[in-house]
Amino acid sequence: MAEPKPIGSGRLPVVIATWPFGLAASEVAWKALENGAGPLDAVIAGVSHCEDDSSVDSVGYGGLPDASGEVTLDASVVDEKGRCGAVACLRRIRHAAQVARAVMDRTPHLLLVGEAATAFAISQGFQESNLLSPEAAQKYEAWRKANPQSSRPRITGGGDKGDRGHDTLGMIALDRQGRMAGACTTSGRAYKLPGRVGDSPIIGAGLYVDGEVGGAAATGVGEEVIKVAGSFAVVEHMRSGASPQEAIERVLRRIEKRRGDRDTDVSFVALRRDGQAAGASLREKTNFKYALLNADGHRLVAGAILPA
Ligand code: SD4
Repeated sequence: MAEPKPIGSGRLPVVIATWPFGLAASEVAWKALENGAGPLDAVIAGVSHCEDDSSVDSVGYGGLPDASGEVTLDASVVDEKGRCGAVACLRRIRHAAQVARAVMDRTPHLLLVGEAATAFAISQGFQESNLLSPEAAQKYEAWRKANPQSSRPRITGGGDKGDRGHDTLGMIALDRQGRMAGACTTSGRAYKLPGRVGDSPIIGAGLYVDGEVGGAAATGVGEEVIKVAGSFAVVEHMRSGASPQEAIERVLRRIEKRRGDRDTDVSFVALRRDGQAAGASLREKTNFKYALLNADGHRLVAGAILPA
């Protein structure tokens, strides 16, 4: 196989992340890169910052709970060598991406789930804490009052968080040496059925990084992302020569075709090894924005909408 082409180092590093809250998280990752951290350390520092932020109600502490009122977290990481780790339905441990990394670094496995994932985290020195913030508890009580019988949250469409979408934090960093890593972390769909796992901890669905090609991360209705192996598919399209934008559009088109409508809340970010980046959504109502930090500046970009 031919050596990958060298990258113009003047254009690096690059950090890309989903949603407006991804901007502050990406700044943390950027600073870590500037201080000499590798790309995995950088993205984990970035997403950990967001997991600590109780004002973000879809990630870490402050995330909205499941239908029983318990917060459970899904997360995954991929490092510059393509090594992977993940946790699903993690309880009472705030830094889910760090636990995903511990699974990768300290076990022969890739994915740990539920109480056993929590027990593993504790054995590795992570502290247990309550993940339900007062604000999230209040929102849950309001939801429960309005849905006294509900044990079956809607799975597709606008979802139960209105038009704001499903706000998973997916982040990919490309450092000055052209090394790439990614992390993805979420409390999953608000008021999901207990035990529900989304796309975020599934490598190839919520996150995929191949350092020779690029990386992608998803946000939105995880069930639809899993069905098309969304992030893997985006990266494979880039491998075949598609731009990040084209690659995302092909996968969104596939979701549109499967569902038979454009009303599914799914968005992706993608970053190619040469530093080219994109973000796009299936539907306008999602109002998807992503953070892009590169030599041109640090900003929020409105995601493209799949053309009709
Ligand atoms: C998931 N894509 O678990 C994630 C995030 C989400 O409400 O839907 N949050 O499906």
